[in-house]
Amino acid sequence: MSVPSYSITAVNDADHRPELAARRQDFPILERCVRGQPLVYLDNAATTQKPRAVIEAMARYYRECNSNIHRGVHTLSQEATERFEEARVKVQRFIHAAHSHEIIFVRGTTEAINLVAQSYGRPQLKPKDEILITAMEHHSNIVPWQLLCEQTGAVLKAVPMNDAGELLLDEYVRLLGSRTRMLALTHVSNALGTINPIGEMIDHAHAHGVPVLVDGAQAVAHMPVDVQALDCDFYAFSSHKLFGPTGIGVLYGKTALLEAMPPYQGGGDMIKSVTLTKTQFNDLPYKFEAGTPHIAGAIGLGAALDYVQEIGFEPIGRHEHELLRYASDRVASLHGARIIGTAREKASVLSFVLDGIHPHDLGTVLDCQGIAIRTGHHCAMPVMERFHVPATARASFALYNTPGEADRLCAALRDAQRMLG
Ligand code: C6P
Repeated sequence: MSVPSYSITAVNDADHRPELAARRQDFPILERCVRGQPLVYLDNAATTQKPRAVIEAMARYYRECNSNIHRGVHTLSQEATERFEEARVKVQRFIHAAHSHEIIFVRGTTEAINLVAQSYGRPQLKPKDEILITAMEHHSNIVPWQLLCEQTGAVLKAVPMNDAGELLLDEYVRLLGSRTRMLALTHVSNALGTINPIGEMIDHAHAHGVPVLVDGAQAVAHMPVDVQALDCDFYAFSSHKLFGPTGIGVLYGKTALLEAMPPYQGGGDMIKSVTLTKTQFNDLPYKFEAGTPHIAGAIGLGAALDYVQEIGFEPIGRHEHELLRYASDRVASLHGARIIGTAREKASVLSFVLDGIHPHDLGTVLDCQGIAIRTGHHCAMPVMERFHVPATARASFALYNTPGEADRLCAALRDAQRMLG
């Protein structure tokens, strides 16, 4: 059995960080019951809950200045445009981008990666060129590259990992060769929790002239990100995993790369002028934002960033780390438990299997007790294959979770073992 080498620490809800304990009340949904029990929400890697500040910021936009942006000379349109563009600047500061025009609003991580594959990759790649990903990618960072390979004749390669779910860096160095045209890798694995050493990997790729896209979907809610310090070429994330709304996300790209890329989609707002024979495209970032965007979504994302920054990543990181350690120890002590993903550097994802019980059955038993976890392949089927499991149960923690909730998870898992084991 592969378990992390953590020692059980005495933690209970009274020890729950005071700066975070009060924060729980900011999330109205956490007051509800599910199946007669207080909700225990442990599916944060799928999507996080939304604080009042986010819900209110979006409602305020609809109440006070709902209108289309970048188009009208009227007051409502100007106010909406101001709030939308303010959100862009908040994102810029949040990830420490050099310019706000390097922040492209998209629907989410998936769209951001598809944009880069099609707009950056497709015009450049030739048959036998190589794209390097890793064996722990979400399908969103596999399938767009496979499509690109089909379109261009390029070849997709993947850096393998060890039994703990850590990338084999020697293999990475070996695989990144003279034909590699792009490295696309996740900052944090959604199925394993592994935090990858992306700084080091980016430096190595750049030493070989290879640009790097980082999938930051599972990182941005848990740790500070500085795209200039990392020197990544592209960084993608979704708002909804960061306490913001669904349907909005961000692609960061370095100016020079974005300038050289053709638009991803054509339509309104991404043009300077159009005749029936020719179109002149708009400047960055609008060149990549065809059509009416999710205005309320961007404003909600801005509010989510304010919310997280007000708390700070130091207490968030410390709390989540302790909670992960506590819950991992408790789950590992269950009979027949196997934790999938035991990397030394982990974010708050606890994936596991229990002998003789399908994760979907576990999920159903837990739901009967008001506990929400995710079960399945987590859109990372190659990870399941690597660890020889069809699926895992996954508890993922956020700043508002408590050790008491981890206790309820473990008690419910023991009940499931009695019922189904
Ligand atoms: N992972 C999970 O439960 P979108 O759907 O575009 O917002 O995010 C896609 C995505 C990309 N990369 C990583 C590492 C992710 O974890 C996800 C979304 C969710 O793990 C839903 S499958």
